[in-house]
Parts: sequence; C-alpha cells; structure tokens
Amino acid sequence: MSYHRILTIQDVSCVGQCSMTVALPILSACGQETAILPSAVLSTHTGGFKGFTFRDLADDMPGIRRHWESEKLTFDAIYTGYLGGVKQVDYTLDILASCLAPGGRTVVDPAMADHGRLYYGFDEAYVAAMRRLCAAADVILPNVTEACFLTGTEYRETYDEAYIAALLDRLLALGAGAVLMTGVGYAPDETGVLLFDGKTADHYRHVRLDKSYHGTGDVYASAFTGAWLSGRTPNEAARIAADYTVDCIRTTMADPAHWYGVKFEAALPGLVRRLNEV
Ligand code: PXL
Repeated sequence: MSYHRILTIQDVSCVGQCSMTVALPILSACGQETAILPSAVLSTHTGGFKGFTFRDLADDMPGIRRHWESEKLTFDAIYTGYLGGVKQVDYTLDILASCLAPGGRTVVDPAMADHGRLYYGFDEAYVAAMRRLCAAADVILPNVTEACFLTGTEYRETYDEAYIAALLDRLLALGAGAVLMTGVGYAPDETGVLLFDGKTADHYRHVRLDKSYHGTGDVYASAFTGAWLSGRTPNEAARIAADYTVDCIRTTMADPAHWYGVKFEAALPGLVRRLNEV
C-alpha cells in the first residue's frame, strides 16, 4: 500500500459524524498521513439539530497557507468537502494553487445539497463558487442534487439514463478531470456510483437501503480518496468506497435511535481488510 500526505479541507462539526470527524479517521485507516484545515467549527452539523453555533475560520486560511509555503510543505492530494462559505472556497483555490505537490491529485466533494435542496445557509453565490472549485479538480463527487445545482439542471426524483448522461456531460464541461456521481439508480431498490472521465462511464450498481443519513457523502468521499491514494485505481476505489458506505448504513440501521450520522467506525476494520487484499 502506498503512503501519501493528504490535506483535507472541510468544516469541523463537533458532533454529528460528518466532514472532518469522518475524513480524518477514514483516511488514517486507509494508511495515509492526513493533514487537516478546518474551514469552520460548528457545534453540530446543520441537518436536524437546532441552534448550532458556527465559527467561520476563513480569515485564518491565508495565514496557514503562507506558513506552509514558507515551510515548503506540499501535499500529494487535497480533498475538500463542506466548506461553509464563498471566502473559504476562494482561499481553498489559493491553497490548491500553491500547496499541491507536482502531480498531486485534487478531489472535490461539492457537499452543499441533497434531496433536491441546498443545505441550510447556502445560496446561488456558494453554488457559483463551488463551480470554480470543481473546475480545478481531478475528480468531483456530486450527488444528483449537487449535480443539478452545479449545472443549472432541473432536479428529478426519478430519471433515466439520458438524464444522467446529460448531467455528466455538463459536469465535465465545468472543467474537472472526471466525475464520480453518487446515488445514481434506475430502480427503487437500487442505487450506485458512476465514474465518468469523458470516454468511459462505469456504473457500479448496488442495493439501496431504505434509510438516508447525513454524512454518508463524506464517508464515501473519504473512503474513495483513501483507497485511491493507497494505490487502487479510481474504478476500484469507487467500488470499495461504495461497499464500505453500504456497510456503514447497514450497521447504523440496526440502531434506530442513531439518527444524525452513520456508525462508520464499526465498519472500518472491513475497509482496512479490503485494502490489504492484493
Ligand atoms: O457533508 C455533510 C455536512 C457537513 N458539514 C456540515 C453539514 C453537513 C450536512 O448537512 O451541515 C456542517
């Protein structure tokens, strides 16, 4: 397994099993050195808790970048998730420009929407900023809702292959190297992930469990990034991450009181075993 230094930039939701509290343990379990840059600190995530706090850390980001530049610190990959505001997105673009090692990889999860709606606090200006960030990425990981916002496409609950193909073309036209779309399924009991690089489209279909949780996109993007950087091809990493995410959801469904995130920890040993298989 190869060892790389990954920087992940996203918020810290102190409670809620999403963003940084998911990315750091998963990337570490994938055997990767993980550096973090928190873009904001929230007491909880915004999906279901009332009255959460939000500390914007955008103004710390340029100073952190300048220090890393002076120390000549660079990263083999930079993986971004929920950022929290337009300023954070623009400062993230500066960090990509100056802190990515030559040949380094950029993974952007435009975590901002689900089920046809933007998350609390986001607006069209944030969507426009996220388009700019996606343009700088090697791989972007939108769900269908995010794909619609990014491309100005009408959101549909049910769709056919032509609708997804049009979304993929429009997403790639934003400028990313490849699109790994999540939550793509054409039947009620199936979902999947679809990797498209402009030439080939690889749709990995799997069971759709009848429960949706916050943070599963973060679990998926973290496992994909970790598996890819540990030496798997993007196609293999996409499948490994999908199977892991299904495992996390299945584990969580056994505990109906656990509503705010997925119990990704219990499934980690299985992910590590899979990555150690040759
Ligand atoms: O990616 C999910 C996520 C991350 N961070 C915060 C969120 C959410 C989803 O709602 O609110 C703060």
